Amino acid sequence: MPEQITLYTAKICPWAHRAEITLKESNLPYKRYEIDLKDKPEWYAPKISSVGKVPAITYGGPDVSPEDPSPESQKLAESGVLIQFFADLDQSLLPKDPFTRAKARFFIETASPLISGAFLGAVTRGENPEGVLTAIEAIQKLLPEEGYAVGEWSIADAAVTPFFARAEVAFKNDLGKYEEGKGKATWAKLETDEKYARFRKYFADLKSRKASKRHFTRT
Ligand SMILES: N[C@@H](CCC(=O)N[C@@H](CS)C(=O)NCC(=O)O)C(=O)O
Repeated sequence: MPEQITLYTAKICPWAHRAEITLKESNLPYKRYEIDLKDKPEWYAPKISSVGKVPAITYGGPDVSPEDPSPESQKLAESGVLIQFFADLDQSLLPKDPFTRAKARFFIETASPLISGAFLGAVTRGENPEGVLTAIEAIQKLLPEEGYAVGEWSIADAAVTPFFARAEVAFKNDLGKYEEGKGKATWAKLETDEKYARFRKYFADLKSRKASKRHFTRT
């Protein structure tokens, strides 16, 4: 019987989305608990995550209500740490070959800050959305000719999917602090320019995963 996992998450959060995608792709049973980031429960920081952020998990201990976490369970936070931990628990989330596993970790370390920085920079700080195109050009160079980040789907893909998915929704609707019109123009370039053909295929592959679909269609 595997240890219980309770994921504390928030639908709006791209970091939490990394953990959710990974768990949905896994064979690990888990409970999901939505944290309202605008009105966090008082027990959340003292009992689950001292910094008060999502995602976080409880692992092991008795099967209790997520609102009444047991002192006997272990507590863990940080999306990058969590997805690696899930991959340690469920070997299907990373390739078996040690070098390919290292490449997946390399992809997480290098591609994630590129896309998260460019996307969040545009939406929250008003930087030029074209920064996302620059990030995508660099990420394309890390991708194999076909398939996912290291061929088969892995946690490397879970690490970046939330940012691409949010960039699409935000830019197509011109949402964010950047100059009006620039989001739509950037996404149009991404959808049409031959330069981004490899990314378009990669993004279509990511979106075809059941785990990505379920997140965006659930109410
Ligand atoms: N480095 C963290 C970032 C997590 C994070 O920033 N989460 C935000 C939501 S997207 C949060 O919980 N913020 C606390 C708050 O809004 O009160 C990770 O990768 O897990």
